[in-house]
Amino acid sequence: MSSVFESALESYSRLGIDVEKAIDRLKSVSLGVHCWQADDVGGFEHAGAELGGGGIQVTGNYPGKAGTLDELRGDLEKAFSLIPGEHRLNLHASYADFSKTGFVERDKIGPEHFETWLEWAQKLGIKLDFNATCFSHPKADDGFTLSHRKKEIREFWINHVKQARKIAAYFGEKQGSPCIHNIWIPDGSKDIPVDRYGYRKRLQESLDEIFTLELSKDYVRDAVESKLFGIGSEAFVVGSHEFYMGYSQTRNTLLCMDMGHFHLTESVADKISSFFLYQDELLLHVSRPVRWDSDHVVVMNDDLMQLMQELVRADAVEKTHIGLDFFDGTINRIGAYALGSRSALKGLLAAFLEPTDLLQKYDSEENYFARLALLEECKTLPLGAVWDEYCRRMGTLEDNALIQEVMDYENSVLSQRK
Ligand code: RNT
Ligand code: ZN
Repeated sequence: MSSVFESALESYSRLGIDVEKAIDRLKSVSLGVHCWQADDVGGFEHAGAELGGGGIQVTGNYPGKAGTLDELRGDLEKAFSLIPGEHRLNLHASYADFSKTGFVERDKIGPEHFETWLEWAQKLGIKLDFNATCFSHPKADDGFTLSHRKKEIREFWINHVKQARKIAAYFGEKQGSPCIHNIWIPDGSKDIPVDRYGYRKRLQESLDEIFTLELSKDYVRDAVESKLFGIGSEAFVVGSHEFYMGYSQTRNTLLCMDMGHFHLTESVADKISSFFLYQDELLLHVSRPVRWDSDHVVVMNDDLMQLMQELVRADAVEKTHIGLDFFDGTINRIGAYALGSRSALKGLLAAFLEPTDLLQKYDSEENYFARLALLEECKTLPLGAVWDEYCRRMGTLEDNALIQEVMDYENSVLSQRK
C-alpha cells in the first residue's frame, strides 16, 4: 500500500468515510461505453459513411479515425484496457457487420449482422447494449422518421426499430444480462411548425406499434431519449422531455436523460430525485455540453460531480444505467474514451467518498454554513490517491501514465492508418 494512499485513508476516516466500501461500490458499476467516439459516429454501412442529419455534429479531423470494423474493435480494446473496472459496450445499429451476408437495408437487419460483435464481446467478457439508428440515412434526410407525415417512411423506421429491439433481445439472451436498447430520433424542424400535436401523435402511435412486439424484459430493456433542440431542429423537436416523460411513465419504458438535451442552466442532477419518485429505472447519457449539445469529452465539472452526488444521495446508483455519449474528432479519440470514461468514474468515486451522513445531519439541523463548509472541504480531499490505488488494484494504469500510453498507441497504431 502506498504511503500516499495510507494518508488518504486517514483524511477520509476523520470524516467517518469508509474508503474500502467506496472502492467496492465503484467496482460494481459498469459504464455503457459508446462505440461511436472512435469513428465520429460514422458507422460502417458504406465505405466512408458519415454522420448526417438530426442536429448531431462532430467537428475535427484528427488523424487515425477508425476506418474499418477491425480498427474500431482494436481501438475499443485499447480504450477498455485504459478504463478500470468491467464495462459494457453500447453499439449502434449502423455498426452492423455485413462482411458475411452482404448489405441489407436498416429495416431488414437482424442478429446475424451482429454475430461477430457478440463473439468479440464474449471473448473479452464485455456485455452489449444497443441503439436503433434513425439518422444518417436518406429516409431521415428531411428531418423526420417515426413522426413523418408519410406512412411508408414511418413504417420503414418502425420496422427498423423493431429489428433493432430483436437484436438487443438476442444479445440479452446470449449474454445473460438484459441489453439496454435506446431509441433516439432526430425528428424536428428548423422553423415554427403549426401542427405540433399531429407530429407528436404520430410519434406516439409509431412507438406504440413498435412495442406491440413483445420481448422479455430479462433480455431487453427499452429506453426513449428526449432532446431540446438540434442544429436544424431549433424551433421544434417532436420527442421533447415532456413527451417522453409521459410516454415512459404510461408505457413502462425507461427514460434516457442526456446531459446535453436540456437548457444549459437546467441541472440534470436536480431531476434525479423527482424522477425516482415516479419511475424506478433510468438511463443516462453522460456528456458535456459546451454552450449547446456539443458532446464534448466528459470532464470533472460541476455538472458531472453533482449528477454523481445525486445518484448516490438518492440511492439511485443501482437503478441507473450510466451510458456515455460524447464524441470529439479534434483530439486523439482513444485518449478521449479513456479520459471521459475515467472522469465519469472519478466523479462517481468522489460521490461514494462523500460524508453523506454528516452532510445530512447539518442539513437537518438547518446549519447551512456547516453544510456549505463541509461541501467545500470535500473538494480538496485526496481523491486522487484513492483513484490511483483503485487503478492499481484493477490492473489499469494511473493517471500520470495515461498521456504516454495514448501517445504510444497513436505512434504505433493510429498514425499508420491512411
Ligand atoms: C443525439 C443523442 C443520441 C446520439 C447517439 C449517437 O443528440 O444524444 O444519443 O448521440 O445515439
Ligand atoms: Zn444521447
